[in-house]
Order: sequence, then structure tokens, then C-alpha cells
Amino acid sequence: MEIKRAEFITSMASYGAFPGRGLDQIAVVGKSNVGKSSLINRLCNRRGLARTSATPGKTRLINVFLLNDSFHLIDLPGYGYAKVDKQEKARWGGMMQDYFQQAGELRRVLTLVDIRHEPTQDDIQMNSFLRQMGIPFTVIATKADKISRGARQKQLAPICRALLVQPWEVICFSSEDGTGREQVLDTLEKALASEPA
Ligand SMILES: Nc1nc2c(ncn2[C@@H]2O[C@H](COP(=O)(O)OP(=O)(O)OP(=O)(O)O)[C@@H](O)[C@H]2O)c(=O)[nH]1
Ligand SMILES: [Mg+2]
Repeated sequence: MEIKRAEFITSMASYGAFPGRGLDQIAVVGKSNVGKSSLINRLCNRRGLARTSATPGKTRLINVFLLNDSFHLIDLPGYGYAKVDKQEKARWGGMMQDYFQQAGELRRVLTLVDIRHEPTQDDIQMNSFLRQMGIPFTVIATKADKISRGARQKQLAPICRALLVQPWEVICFSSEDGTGREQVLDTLEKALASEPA
């Protein structure tokens, strides 16, 4: 699949009022700062489409993008951002729960983890939540450009152990140099065609 058109549709604090129901959706989740918005920009080859930031906690709302006039890509707010208070955490939890319960059009979730770090409890919880809900997901190991090619497979071992996935199911990705872009696009294409990845 190639992304020919990409546009920002809306930001919302809750999913309930989203008027764009009906089109298939792919959602992106992961820890704050892991590279969700950067991945969206790289997939679309549009630098400023999703706002990115070196400061964690940039994306606080559910951001919706329309790709190829045919499906929605959803940038979900990151978790595990240390500076948010209890109230903000509760708001985040409610927003995510609402989203996953209501998004009947959700075809697959891309769950992002930093290739350099072991998954956190939040990552583990998110993946087991998706598994329990029966929502298909693909683990993406981001920032692959930060380590050498040879070191990547080794780095995947603890990630796979923690998230209960096989190394060949994980996509190594870099929004800096485009590593893994084609693989992610293939995954999206299959998900939208409802084929197993
Ligand atoms: N080297 C490198 N840096 C990356 C990569 N992806 C993201 N970054 C950097 O990591 C920082 C966070 O990226 P974002 O895309 O804003 O992260 P996010 O997951 O959307 O963060 P929140 O919106 O806070 O949840 C930015 O400084 C990016 O430039 C990558 O593949 N390689
Ligand atoms: Mg973001």
C-alpha cells in the first residue's frame, strides 16, 4: 500500500461524539515519547502532519487522520508520562476505555515500544488488555536507528518475552531513516483487508 493522501481530521477529548464513524480504523498506542506521532508522519511522508515533541506528553487528545480517503489512522495519547497527576491519569484511562469499547471499526492496533528499553508495566498491561479484548495488534520497536543493525535482534528478546510475541512478529521501525515503513504499510493493508498479518 502507498499513502497517496493524508489529512488531519480532528482532535477530540472523547470518542463518543466522533462523527466519522463507519470507516475502518488503525490506532497507534504506546508510552509517551515512544514515537507514535513520528511514525504517523513517516508513514504519510509528511513532516508536520501529527505534532511531535521532544517533551513527553505532547499528544493529550485522540487525533484522527484520514488516509487515502479510505481509512482513519488514530493517534492515541501516550501513557506512562511521569509528570501527570492522578486526575489526568484517570482522564486518560477513561478516554482509552471509551475508545476501545466504542471503536467497532478498529481493525488493528500498532503498539509501540522503544527498541532500546524493556517494556514497562504499562506496556505489558496495554498489550494484555488488547489481547483480552480480542483486538489484533502488531508490536513495533521504534527508534531502530539508535542502535546498530546487528544489535536489533538481541534487543527484541526481552521485548518479546514481556509482550508474549515472537521476534518475527515485531517490526523494527525508524521514523528517522524509514526502516520498517514498508512492513508497517503491508500490515495496514492486510488489516484493512481483514487478512491475518
Ligand atoms: N532517532 C529517532 N528519534 C525518534 C524516532 N521517533 C521519534 N523520535 C523522537 O522522539 C521524540 C518523541 O516523538 P513523538 O513522535 O512526538 O512521540 P509520541 O509517542 O507521539 O509522544 P506523545 O505524543 O508525548 O505521546 C521526538 O523528539 C522525536 O523526534 C525515531 O525513529 N528515531
Ligand atoms: Mg504524539
